[in-house]
Amino acid sequence: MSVVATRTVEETFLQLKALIGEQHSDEELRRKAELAVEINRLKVERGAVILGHNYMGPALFLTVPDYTGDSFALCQRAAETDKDPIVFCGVKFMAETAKIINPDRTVLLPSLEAGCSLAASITAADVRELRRRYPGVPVVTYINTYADVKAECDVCCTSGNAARIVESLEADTVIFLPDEYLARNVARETGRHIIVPSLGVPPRADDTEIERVLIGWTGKCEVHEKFTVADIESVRQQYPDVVILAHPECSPEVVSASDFSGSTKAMIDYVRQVDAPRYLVLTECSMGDNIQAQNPDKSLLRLCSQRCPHMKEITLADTLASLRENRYVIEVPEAIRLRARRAVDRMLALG
Ligand code: CIZ
Ligand code: SF4
Repeated sequence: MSVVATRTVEETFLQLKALIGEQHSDEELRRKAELAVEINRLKVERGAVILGHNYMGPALFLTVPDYTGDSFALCQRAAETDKDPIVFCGVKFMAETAKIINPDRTVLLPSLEAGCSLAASITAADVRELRRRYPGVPVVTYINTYADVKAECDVCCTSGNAARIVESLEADTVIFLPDEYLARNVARETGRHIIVPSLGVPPRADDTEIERVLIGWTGKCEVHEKFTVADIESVRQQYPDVVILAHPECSPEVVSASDFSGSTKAMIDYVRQVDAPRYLVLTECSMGDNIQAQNPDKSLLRLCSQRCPHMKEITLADTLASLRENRYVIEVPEAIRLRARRAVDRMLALG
């Protein structure tokens, strides 16, 4: 049994007070500690594993997950254990990916409201239409898509391996879905020309004649698209020694104006490994709180106010209800799961 799972309410309260006490009242932290202790008790009783995405609020992130990380690393961690059910504290496409990889186990998502603007930006029919338009062109999908979309694609990628996966296909033209900004950032990193077609408008005849093209889509992360170069300039004016880290779901202009760009894992590792007077992470703002709690000797600027409305749906109270009532069970039809699995497995083989 893990140390975390055996903590009392008082111990959990004191842990939270020490790590995030400045932002929360004692009363609130005590209530959260009570929920966390009950979740950990029930988790052990049910033989469950809890996965906590890097974007979870700090009170949940610091107390109940057996594993924390990005969506794909969490799915792999779940596959390494025989725990059942798998409770995914993240959003729906992540829980679906866990189900794709762990078909024989129950995967629970604490709230069905936990969607994602990127996953909602594209349908399986859209991918089929793109394939008709660009026959023979390989299709890469970012992991932030639903299973039926993954099933129509050749290979998956994460923000950590996107450029590598695109290049490993050794194709002149590659379709990259659905995040336009990630596609633009990958195109720049791999020296490709970018086209973002509009399905209502016929393609230009020379689209696929240009050498080394990435064909994107218009999806955006509703959190990362809000960061601007003006935000960065104003922070640098106030704190000239700040190191700014931006997720590649931010616009290429924001990424260029930053000092480092990488996946959630890459940003967490950067803060841990590189000494700087202070850092600002341009991503879902809970992650800044989580990094600060785990690196008390580092100084993170708390200027971020962009919380993902979908991630915010996953609360300690919902996680407890999820374990108590076995909800919400995530299912993926087998025919779709098998095809989506192929895209995930291909990522592993190429990555
Ligand atoms: O795959 C993930 O967890 C997401 C969406 C972001 C990241 O960079 O880790
Ligand atoms: Fe989707 Fe953006 Fe929320 Fe991540 S932060 S779940 S990409 S909307």
